[in-house]
Amino acid sequence: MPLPEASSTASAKARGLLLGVTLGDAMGAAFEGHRHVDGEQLLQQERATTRLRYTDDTALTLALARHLAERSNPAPIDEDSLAVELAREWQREPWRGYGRGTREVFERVLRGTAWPEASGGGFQGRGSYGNGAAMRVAPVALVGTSPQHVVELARRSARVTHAHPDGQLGAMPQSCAVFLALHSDPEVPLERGRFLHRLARTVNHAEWRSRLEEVRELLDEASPASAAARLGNDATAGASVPLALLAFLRHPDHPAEAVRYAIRAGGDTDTTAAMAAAPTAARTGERGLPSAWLNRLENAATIGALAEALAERVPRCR
Ligand code: R7I
Ligand code: MG
Ligand code: MG
Repeated sequence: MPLPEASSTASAKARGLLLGVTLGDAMGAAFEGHRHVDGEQLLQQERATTRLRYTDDTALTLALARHLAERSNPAPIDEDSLAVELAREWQREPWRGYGRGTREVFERVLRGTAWPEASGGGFQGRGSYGNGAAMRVAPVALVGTSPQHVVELARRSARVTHAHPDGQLGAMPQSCAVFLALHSDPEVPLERGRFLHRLARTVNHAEWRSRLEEVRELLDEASPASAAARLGNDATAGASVPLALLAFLRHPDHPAEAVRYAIRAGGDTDTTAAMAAAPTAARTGERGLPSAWLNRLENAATIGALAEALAERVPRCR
């Protein structure tokens, strides 16, 4: 399958991916934890001129992106370093709204505990199945060379904070969706059934296959509220990654609409909107993102520069 041919395409797509995550997170942050978000509330947020501030979702995505940018293939993740880098990011700006379990992992890592023990220490020793690993995983799609490679990188990036298998599994379809979208041609309509089939085949896990099957059943009809009722919308991986995927597949060529769909579904809105935006904006590239939102976004220039550094690593074929 042909991949982005010109480096300018890779650059636009990488910028779309990272800025898309950030915009989804920042737009959704105002509504995190709301049961329902009506169209009027969302419109008010879109029309505001205040600075758009992102949360932990973006802070950790950027930390992972920096980690990847500093390393070369074929082993772009060093878990010992990554655990410390993520923890230091939390320490630098602890006010960005981190999950409790992840905060506790970071405290342990900064006290010198090795990441396997630090990550496995929470939630009665089973580790977290929160969506914190899935929400930050998108940049691995920029350096992965195949769906299988990407999900392996996802798993490795996830386990430094999320020891529970479901916390890691959530990052796998999310990363694979971003990879497939990144390497899709936005001029050719996305074959959504085939897309879901490839995700299911790559992740290859019974429970996640059935979650993806539920997404398929909702592709044509579901309102955001009914999708949330069916798929969940909380801060666990299993009850947020499927909703974000649905938001993307409902609007694969329109990042702002995917973000709106995720936010209208309520619940963990910064995270589902960030995860919905990642594949959508990786497909459309930066031009798919509303300039009115981008103009309000904090640190947009730095994020764009980081995306360009990673764009050079996007493989041309797989
Ligand atoms: O996964 P994590 O970093 O959370 C990310 C969320 C996003 O919404 C961010 O925007 C930020 O607000 O936090 O942090 P964790 O605390 O590990 O997991 C998130 C939540 O998942 C927890 O607060 C729990 O509600 C739930 N959870 C669990 N509940 C019961 N048993 C995760 N693991 C368990 C568990 O084992
Ligand atoms: Mg957050
Ligand atoms: Mg959240």
